[in-house]
Amino acid sequence: MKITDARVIVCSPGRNFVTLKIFTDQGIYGLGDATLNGMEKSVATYLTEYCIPALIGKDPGNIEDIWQYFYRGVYWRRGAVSMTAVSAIDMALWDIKAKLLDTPLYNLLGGRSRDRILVYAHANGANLGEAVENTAREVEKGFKAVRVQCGIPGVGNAYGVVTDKKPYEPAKRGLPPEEIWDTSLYLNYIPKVFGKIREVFGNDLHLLHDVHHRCTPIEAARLAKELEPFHLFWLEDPVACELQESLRLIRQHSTTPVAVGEVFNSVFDYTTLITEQLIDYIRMPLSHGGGITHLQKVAAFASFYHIATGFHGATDLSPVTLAAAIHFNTAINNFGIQEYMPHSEVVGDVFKTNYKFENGFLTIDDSPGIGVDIDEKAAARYPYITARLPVNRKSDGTLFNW
Ligand code: GCO
Ligand code: MG
Repeated sequence: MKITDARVIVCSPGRNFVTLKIFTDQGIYGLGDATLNGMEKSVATYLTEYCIPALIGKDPGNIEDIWQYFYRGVYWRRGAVSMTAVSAIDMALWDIKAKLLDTPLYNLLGGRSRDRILVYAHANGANLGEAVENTAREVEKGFKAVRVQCGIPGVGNAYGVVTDKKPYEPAKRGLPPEEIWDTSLYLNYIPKVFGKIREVFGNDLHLLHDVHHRCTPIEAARLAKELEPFHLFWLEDPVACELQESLRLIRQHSTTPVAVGEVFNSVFDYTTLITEQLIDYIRMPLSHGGGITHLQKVAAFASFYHIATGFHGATDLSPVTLAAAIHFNTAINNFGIQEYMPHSEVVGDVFKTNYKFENGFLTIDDSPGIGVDIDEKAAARYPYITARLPVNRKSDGTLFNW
């Protein structure tokens, strides 16, 4: 079997997506998600100019060797752009192999370990009243786990909160908007938010919260400790953790579970975090963390340290990644939870999907491969639109983590 051609499809049904389609001499093609929010064209160019020419003629069945070719074989290893490209290639190759064998992807990853995938929804509110209302809305839809984000009095832009009543969507058209942030006001207010949410919804609803890298280690330790009575499912990205050792401080002070790594792209971002058991969930998604081939190794490594998966699943990951993640989560033993931020309806014009949400869980059907298809004619009706993630500043103007 040979790879005969490949192309990159960039489209914007409501938001930008980059999709790699790899063709073979057996008439089978595979799809991989190459979307990197706000940097879409860098990945598209890397794939088109550098990777695709080297893919043509290779046997798509040799997934491990091709993975190594684009990781080890490329002198400039790692980094978000190149690892997103490697991930897309890898996903498409697994899709091809499973289609060739006429079996759903999860069968190649070990078969079923479970029937359904626990997911968490997003609820946000400009103020506490709205956060309670919107949490109730997700609970009514059947979600058993909800991530709650809330506006903070006196803070211009709390992360994950919308003011226009539209669903929260990371990335805005044009150049990066600038947001204003104040950690001390946030730290004083957020325990009140979770106190109220617990009081209204009781103890059984799983609650999650994303700090989005905005605390220093000691601030994060205080936050994790003060949120402890509300038994969060997890506290996400409490610090920007290029410095993995910084997570030690949080562990010394709190039993609040920690989830980290949506911006990671390699196992080497995780080694201290995993071996010292400084976290509880790995967030690195299939589309940025080296695809199925690399995540299988990371998840297996994490499993020995009682760490589970909790993959990133915001709308800037395409339906191809979500479906691949459901297969992956179906197969592994140390699955924890999957983020599920449903795509807007218009995404369905371009991507034909094979998963279903029911009563708090996602399931996937048994169509061969990953099971998602792309309608290229429809994709052409939604051309790329420049959109970028915000830049964040403290209230005195200092540039800060977004
Ligand atoms: C999450 C994330 C996202 C990111 C976004 C960036 O936990 O879902 O933090 O909302 O900000 O994916 O592109
Ligand atoms: Mg996050």
